[in-house]
Amino acid sequence: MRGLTTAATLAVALAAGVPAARADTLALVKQQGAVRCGVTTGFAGFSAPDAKGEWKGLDVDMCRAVAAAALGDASKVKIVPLSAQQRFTALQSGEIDLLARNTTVTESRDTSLGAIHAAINFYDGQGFLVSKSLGITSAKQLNGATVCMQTGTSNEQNMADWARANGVQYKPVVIEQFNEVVNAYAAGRCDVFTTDASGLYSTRAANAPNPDDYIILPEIISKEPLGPVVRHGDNQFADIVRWALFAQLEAEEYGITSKNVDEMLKSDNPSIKRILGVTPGMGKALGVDEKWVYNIIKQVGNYGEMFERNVGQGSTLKIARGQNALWTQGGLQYAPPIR
Ligand SMILES: N[C@@H](CCC(=O)N[C@@H](CS)C(=O)NCC(=O)O)C(=O)O
Repeated sequence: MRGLTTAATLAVALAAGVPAARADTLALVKQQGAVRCGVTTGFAGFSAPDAKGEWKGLDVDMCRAVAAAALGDASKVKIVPLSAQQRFTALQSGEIDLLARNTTVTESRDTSLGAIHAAINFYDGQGFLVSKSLGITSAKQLNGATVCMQTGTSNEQNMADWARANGVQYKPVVIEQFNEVVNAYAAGRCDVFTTDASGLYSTRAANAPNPDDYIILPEIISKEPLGPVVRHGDNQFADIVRWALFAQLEAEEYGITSKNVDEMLKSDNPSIKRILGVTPGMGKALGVDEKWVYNIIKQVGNYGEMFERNVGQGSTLKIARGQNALWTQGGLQYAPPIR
């Protein structure tokens, strides 16, 4: 495949009746003029439509960064809302090019589901949301509780493992559609809602009539490294997605922002010159325009800007950087060098 031009590869694949899922995704994206991106059905902070119907969030920005890198235009994204249950089938069948849907990387998903994670855009862990009126302060007090969660998530299995390990008995209420889980919780069909802590912050901020009536318990029972996913074997597209995120992290590390990126084009720093394509080579290596990082930062921002706007202090979620701080600030976000 690598020996052929991308256009020829695509033509051969289409003529042979090979499903889109097996064609070269970068060529397909260029032909479509858009990245088809699988996101949630509406989960504030990560992927949800705003008042004007425009999709916003950390995962939507991941899609936009990939569109900026691959097509030079962050707006060239086609959003495909998916439930947790639908997401991997949509990727495998070629309905989407990229899955950016608060998806936890696990060994089984990375292997037997025909998917491969490209990066981690948010380090998370599973927690519990309860009403203050329940009068509990620890998950260890959940014995006998009814617990709401969503079908097709890592949260189901984590809950079972944690409850067994801690001798906690619970009654699961497992529902496929997110809005139905929220409604079930609001209607009192369960005492607790469990999912990734980010999901709890989001649900409390966006769905609770009075957010102050709810608390998130202190226990975090799992590792939920969330990140964008592409099809297994789709190496070049995986590289573009992975390096789009690394570029946003490197830009933050070097102090390059959406506001100063034009000024930074004049920098004498060899690393900044390479990152922004002033010294060419990095774009060509990836199969995209030399201005790929410039386009990402100008149109989407660096990682810190993207984080604060969507889930941090500039949002209603107010999630602290914590583990998602750069490695230079004691966090886990570390990008290999663009060189
Ligand atoms: N990270 C977990 C959970 C992801 C997940 O689907 N979380 C739910 C609960 S917050 C969600 O995003 N629902 C939104 C939807 O279905 O549209 C996983 O990958 O399985």
